[in-house]
Amino acid sequence: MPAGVRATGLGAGGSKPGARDADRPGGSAPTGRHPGRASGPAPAGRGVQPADPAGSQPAGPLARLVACPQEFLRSWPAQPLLWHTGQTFADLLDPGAADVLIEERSLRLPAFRVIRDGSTLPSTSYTQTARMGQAPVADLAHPGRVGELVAAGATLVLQGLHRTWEPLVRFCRALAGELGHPVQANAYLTPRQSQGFEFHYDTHDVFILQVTGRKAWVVHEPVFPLPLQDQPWPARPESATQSLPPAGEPYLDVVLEPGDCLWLPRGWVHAARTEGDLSLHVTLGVLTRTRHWLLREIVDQLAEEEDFRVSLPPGFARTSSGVADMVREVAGLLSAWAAEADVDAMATTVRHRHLEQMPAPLRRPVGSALSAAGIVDGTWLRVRSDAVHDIRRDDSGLVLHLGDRELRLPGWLQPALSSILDRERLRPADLDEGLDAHDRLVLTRRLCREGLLEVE
Ligand SMILES: O=C(O)CCC(=O)C(=O)O
Repeated sequence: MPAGVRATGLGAGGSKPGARDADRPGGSAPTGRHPGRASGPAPAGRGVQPADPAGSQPAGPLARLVACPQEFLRSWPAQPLLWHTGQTFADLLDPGAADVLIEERSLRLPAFRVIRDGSTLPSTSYTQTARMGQAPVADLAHPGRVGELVAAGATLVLQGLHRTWEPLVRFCRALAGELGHPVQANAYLTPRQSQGFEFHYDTHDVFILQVTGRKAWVVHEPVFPLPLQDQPWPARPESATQSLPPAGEPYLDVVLEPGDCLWLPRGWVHAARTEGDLSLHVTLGVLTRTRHWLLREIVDQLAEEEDFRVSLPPGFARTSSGVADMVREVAGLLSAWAAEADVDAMATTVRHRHLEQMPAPLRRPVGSALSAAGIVDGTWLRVRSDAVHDIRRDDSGLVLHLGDRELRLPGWLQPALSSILDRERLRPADLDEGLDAHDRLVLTRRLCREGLLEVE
């Protein structure tokens, strides 16, 4: 258990804003609570995170967010959960980083937006035109106007930080590797006594990391459970009949403070408001693959089967019963195919398609090309074993999955490759698995250019 990580479960009528101070590290925790045990005033069975039964934790990024990564990794928690981690998330992003992004990194739409009272303000009110080389660029952040809008009560949203802010680039990649699903990051900077969005739900699961200030969150049970990406709130037919905020007691009504991490599964309706000072939180969105995603992958593969490429007859949609006949026919073909399908071959294809869509290791293309050329037998190299998502053999030799690309190597390099990936650091001279001096340098320079090795 990492020092200071605590789990608390909160349910309907549970903690009200400001009511949780006794749970905090340094607060007067009620007798019987201790790090790693579920705590907080949750009614039995609701939102309570059980203690880690094994008593040990993997050391990945998840251990910074939740009390019990092993339990979390067993299955996605279906209810909101809150952890007082007792640490800061400011190393991932702080208000100064927001200034750097807006003022020094020439942030462009859609990497940021400004919202107030539930709506995105017209971008012309906070962008400017400037030249980059000869080209005019019309959607650059205007630092002064962004600052004025935030001072006047608007929320600055920084989007796609898993691509633009290095600490979050690294953290999200590592978290995606641990969860096995892609992860994205946004941040919300809200001044005092203000609210950004109205009540809404997200179509992906999120971890909310409170960095600075305090923000009050009200969370209601889903009105449409487990929405998919193309089923956002306003598009649902339920929005005509459901009111927002939903009627009834909230499931959670709580103030997040620096170091708090809230897990909100997709579909849970929420809104957040600052009370005192400016608040900054980072939202890590987990783009979970679903059964529907798997079904789509399977259907994509059915394009290889001639039976499923057959044209529907002329006029097939003239009547509903005509379409129903087609539906029955295709459903019949599908179950016949499923009974015979080579599930293992399909699983291999689906797995590799998924791995291709996972984030690639940072390759540092310019730096690694330069440093690779300088590698000699005595150069110390660090091994980035997290860069390899998968290794397999096929007829042509070894295939390494590196996120968005594959690296093909001759099969006879397998012993040398295994020896490299088993270590944390090495010098080419340490490789004696049947490689001569020339081969050692060719291999290590190539692995450096691909991001598997880096020069210390
Ligand atoms: O801070 C807000 O206004 C809402 C933020 C939000 O919905 C989120 O982080 O998912």
